[in-house]
Amino acid sequence: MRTAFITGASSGIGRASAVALAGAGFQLVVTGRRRERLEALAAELAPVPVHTLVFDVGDRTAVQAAIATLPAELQAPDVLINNAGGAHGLAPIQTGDPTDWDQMLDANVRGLLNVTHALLPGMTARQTGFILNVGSIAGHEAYANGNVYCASKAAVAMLTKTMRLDLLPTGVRVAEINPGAVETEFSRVRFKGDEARAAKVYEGFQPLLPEDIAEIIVFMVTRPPHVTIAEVLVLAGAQGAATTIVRK
Ligand code: 8X3
Repeated sequence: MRTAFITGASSGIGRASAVALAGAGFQLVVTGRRRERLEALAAELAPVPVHTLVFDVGDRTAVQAAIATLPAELQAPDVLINNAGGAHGLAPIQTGDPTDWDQMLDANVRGLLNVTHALLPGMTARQTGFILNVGSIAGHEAYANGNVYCASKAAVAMLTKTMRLDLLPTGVRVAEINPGAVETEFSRVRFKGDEARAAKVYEGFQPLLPEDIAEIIVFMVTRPPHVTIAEVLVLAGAQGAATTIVRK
C-alpha cells in the first residue's frame, strides 16, 4: 500500500487531502498540533491505516523525535504533502507585528524544511517518491499588506524549484500547488479569530473549497514517474488575481 505523509492535516486543505488520498488507496501519516482532530480524522477514515503524529512543524527537535517513532516504512513515504502553515496578520510592514512574522517564517518555511529534512533519508534511499509543497498565489504575486506572508510563500516557490533540481538524481519528484481564495480556517487564523473580518474575505463569491484543491493534489501525486506537473495555480472562478475578485 502506498503511503502519504501530510502535515497540517487537522483542518483545511491538509485534512481534505488526507480524505482524498485515503479514497485513492493510500495509507496515511497525518500530522498537526491538534491531537483530537487528528484522532477524529483517523476514526473517520477507518479501516484505512492512519498513523497520527502531533507536533509543531516549526519545532525541529519535536519533528525529528516524532518521525523517529515511526516504523521505517512510514519514514520513507511515497508522497509527502508539505501543507502546514498559514498567515498571521495583514498589516503594512511599518506596523506589522514581528511575532506574526516569526510564526509565518517558522511554519511556512522552516517547518517545510524540518519535515522534509527528517523524511529525505528514507525517500532518497528508496529512489522514488513525490514531494508536493502547498504554496500560494501569494508566493507569485505581491499584494498590499501581504509582505511577510507573500515572502514566506515566495520562499516555498523557490525551495520547490531548487529541491526539484537537487533531488533529480534521486528519483524523488518535487512540485508545488498554489491555491488562491480557499475557504478554510486561513482567514480566521490570519485575523486572530475575528470571524466577521474573516467572513468578509469570502463574501459575495464562491470561494474554492479544500476538496477542490485536494482533488488536484491527488491527480498531481498519482501521475506516473515520467510525468511531473511542476506547478499549478488554482483560482476561484470569480478570481483573476490574489485580490481581484468579482463580488456580486
Ligand atoms: C492564501 C491566498 O490570496 O490570501 O494563500 O494570499 S491569499
